[in-house]
Amino acid sequence: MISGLSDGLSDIDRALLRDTGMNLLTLGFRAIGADASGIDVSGFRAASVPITSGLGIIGGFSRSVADIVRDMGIECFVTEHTDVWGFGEALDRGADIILMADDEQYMAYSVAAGKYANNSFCTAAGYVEALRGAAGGLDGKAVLVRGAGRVGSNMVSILCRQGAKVTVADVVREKATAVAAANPGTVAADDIEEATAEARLILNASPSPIPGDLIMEGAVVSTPGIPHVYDEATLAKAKFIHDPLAIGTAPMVAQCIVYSMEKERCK
Ligand code: 2YJ
Repeated sequence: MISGLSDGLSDIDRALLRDTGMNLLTLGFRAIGADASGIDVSGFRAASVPITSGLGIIGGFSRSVADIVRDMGIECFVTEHTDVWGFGEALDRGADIILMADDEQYMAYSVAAGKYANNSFCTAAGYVEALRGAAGGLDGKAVLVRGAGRVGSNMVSILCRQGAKVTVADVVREKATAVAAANPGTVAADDIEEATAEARLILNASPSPIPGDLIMEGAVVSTPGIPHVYDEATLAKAKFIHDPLAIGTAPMVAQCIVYSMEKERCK
């Protein structure tokens, strides 16, 4: 899924600029409510640590993470050692930000602040920001969130803060109802297919792709997660914003930089 990233990062920036008007650096900072333009990110150094626990190393994962960070203009190395030893190596080699993932958590750790940014929130924030860019703002606009899990529920609360009119849908309706109840003004869809067919702005946080025939002409679909393969006709009628790792990683890095700068200011 991610092995192609090493060669394609400028492609990601090109696609993001075309679809959202932002490159990865700008999108990462905007996703967390910050502005990259006044920040010199080149002074930061990051490390990507391979983690063997659980299902183990995913070939190319830590390398792809490092490529994404470099694409943002930040130096990043992959540690030679893994796990705890790798974390120590990252500190020894002067990393300000340390990225690592096991099967449950993907985080970026700010060494200066002793705080971390987590991927579930940052994936939600990144894809909402990408949708906002593509739609020219979200205030007052109807947005459908498919999936009421960790990423979907974060998307709903971020959208609510931005003034969007949110509908949330999940194959397990109780999950959608619970997320809607926690976010006043949000509606839980009765029928996920009907809600999809009526939506022009869609965030797909569910693990399954959206059936192409449900997507309306002119829709914008911002969709993290698994590779979503659509036929030519579907791709021609809607705009799809998707990449396997970068849009979720950029806000994590941006958040760590902001954490580190806040810590510096407090000294
Ligand atoms: O270092 C490695 O190569 C592996 N330990 C990477 C594991 C990557 N982990 C995942 O992809 C998990 N599904 C992350 C869950 C993040 C939740 N948003």
